[in-house]
Amino acid sequence: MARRKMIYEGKAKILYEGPDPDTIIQYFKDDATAFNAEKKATIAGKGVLNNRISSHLMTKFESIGIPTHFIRSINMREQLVRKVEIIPVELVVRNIAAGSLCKRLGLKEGTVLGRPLVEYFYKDDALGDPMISEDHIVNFGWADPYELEEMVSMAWRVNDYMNGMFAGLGLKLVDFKLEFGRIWGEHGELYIVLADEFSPDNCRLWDAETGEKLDKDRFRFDLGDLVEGYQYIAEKLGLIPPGGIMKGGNLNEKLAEGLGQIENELAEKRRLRDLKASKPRKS
Ligand code: ADP
Ligand code: AIR
Ligand code: ASP
Repeated sequence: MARRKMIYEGKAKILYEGPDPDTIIQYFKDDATAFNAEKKATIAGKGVLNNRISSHLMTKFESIGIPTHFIRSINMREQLVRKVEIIPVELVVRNIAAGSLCKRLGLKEGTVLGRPLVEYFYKDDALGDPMISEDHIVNFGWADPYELEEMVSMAWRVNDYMNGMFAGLGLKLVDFKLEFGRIWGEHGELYIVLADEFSPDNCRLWDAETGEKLDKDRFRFDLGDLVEGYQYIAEKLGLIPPGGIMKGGNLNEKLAEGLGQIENELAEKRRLRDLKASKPRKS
């Protein structure tokens, strides 16, 4: 472990080389940033919770046939994923108006949208992730129309599934951001998979009854303890024991250590593990 090579350090995660060239290890940091890293903090427990939530949700997506980069959980802060070529487009799906949509169009926060809204942002920190259109994406070659169609249809499926799942847990899925990547199979065939993470760092979740915000907006707008919100979500998902994994502001390491095992058992059975060995589809 000590000799492994770091590939990239981002705002919330570090990427290390994986055990083989097609894989990387995602290490979830406790660092939180907002407003293009203008606001920063380190919040004990955040990395563990996001790693746990994201590996669980990625496994769920796989189970309904949405291909993801996730292979397996390694430990409380790390997961093994397929190395992908990231498509530099952040796809946001919104069910309820909040955040930058309200700012941009003067909408009242909480307005339920007539239908889910898909927006695109160019993934470039130096430019502040500007909003773009499908035409920009195709014109500048960030993704071709077929890739774009696949990304959007996966995003709709994720939204349908997650909306239902969270509604059943008494939570409203307000919006979320997805990133996608390319993988090539052994015959040169291209697969688009869901990459990065799905966690309260990149979605908005409100308590259905009280309206309490449980996601990263707690940090962005000083609405309350961030880890408390993330733990509430993880508890609802059945991922951590009641009472949580913190002890007096610190992580209860012993409790947190054993959290990832169930996901691994599910991942073992996954179709995508054999993606590279799969035969080309007959038409
Ligand atoms: P940022 O780069 O915005 O600061 P993070 O700290 O979350 O964000 O860093 C993780 C980086 O890893 C992101 O840039 C993301 O696009 C990239 N990434 C996510 N999944 C994969 C993957 N499977 N293969 C390669 N890169 C990935
Ligand atoms: N998001 C976008 N860029 C980074 C992140 N994390 C996520 C937000 C929110 C959704 O995308 O966390 O869930 C829409 O963000 P905004 O700021 O455009 O309203
Ligand atoms: N993570 C991004 C940042 O650091 C955007 C956000 O979540 O607000 O600014």
